Amino acid sequence: MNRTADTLLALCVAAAGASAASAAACPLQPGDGQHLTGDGVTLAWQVINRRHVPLAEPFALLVMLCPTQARLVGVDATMPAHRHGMNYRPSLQALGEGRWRVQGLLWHMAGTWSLRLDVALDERPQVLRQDVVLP
Ligand SMILES: [Cu+2]
Repeated sequence: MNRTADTLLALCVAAAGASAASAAACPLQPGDGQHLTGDGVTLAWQVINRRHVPLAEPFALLVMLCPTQARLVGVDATMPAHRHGMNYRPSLQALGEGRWRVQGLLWHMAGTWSLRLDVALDERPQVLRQDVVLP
């Protein structure tokens, strides 16, 4: 699934089986973007202080998780067609209430990036991915 950077703002990756109860406790709003099905966790992310992921400049993400006890344990990005990743390792900061700040991302070339978000719910790990086209 490819998306243009124009749709980056508040794209969501969602997981299946999210109960009505966990949805009610979720900080995500309908306007946060598209939700996909997964496995009990809903995730939305957006670029902080920018409308899009920039080319060859550092950027940060705000990640929102539902249910809020889910943890963000890793973020990475690769260009599968080129068989390389980023030259930087981002850092994660818990902001509370299911919100996380991810700093130190840098996508150094245009093309399709695969954003990988590693999440744990009740110590059960899962991987959510979002393809993003950087024009
Ligand atoms: Cu590349």
